[in-house]
Amino acid sequence: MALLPILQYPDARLHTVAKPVAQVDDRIRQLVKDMAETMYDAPGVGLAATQVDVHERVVVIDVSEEGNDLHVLINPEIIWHSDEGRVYEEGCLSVPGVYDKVERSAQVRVRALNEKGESYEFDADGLLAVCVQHELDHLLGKVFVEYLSNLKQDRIRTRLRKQKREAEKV
Ligand code: GNR
Ligand code: NI
Repeated sequence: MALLPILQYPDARLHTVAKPVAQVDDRIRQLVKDMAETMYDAPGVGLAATQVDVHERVVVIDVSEEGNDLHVLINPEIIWHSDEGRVYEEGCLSVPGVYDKVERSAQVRVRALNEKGESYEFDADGLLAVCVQHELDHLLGKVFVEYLSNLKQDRIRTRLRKQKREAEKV
């Protein structure tokens, strides 16, 4: 088991497009374990491989209160989304301290492979639907702040660069 370092915005590697997983093997299963451990430790409700600098289509999600409902999504696809939208105040482990409203589809149907390489589908609404769409964006190299105005994005980049400089001072 290992905690993986999480890339922090602005970092160009967060904009890498992830490749599909060719084979769900022990390497992928170890990545899933490490990503789940990293997500629970953070703590967060989801984590995309992109955020740990692995550019393959792997996501873990657990929106349960108890942290006992892990979803493993390998090569996930949204196969249906509602026309109805919903605004939710989002945050991201790669953009610490920033929370803002983003509109996404209220409901989605997802198809993915599990850690055994078996295809499965599930319907999501509420926070799970938000999280699925947020994580699939990461796999496409997209961070939620890209939905905000350019002015907000500039301010966030400036603030996080400053925080990083302060943190690097001895
Ligand atoms: O932990 C997280 N919380 C969250 C809250 C609202 C909308 C999306 C999220 S995902 C985030 C973890 C994360 O950054 N996943 O990529
Ligand atoms: Ni995120």
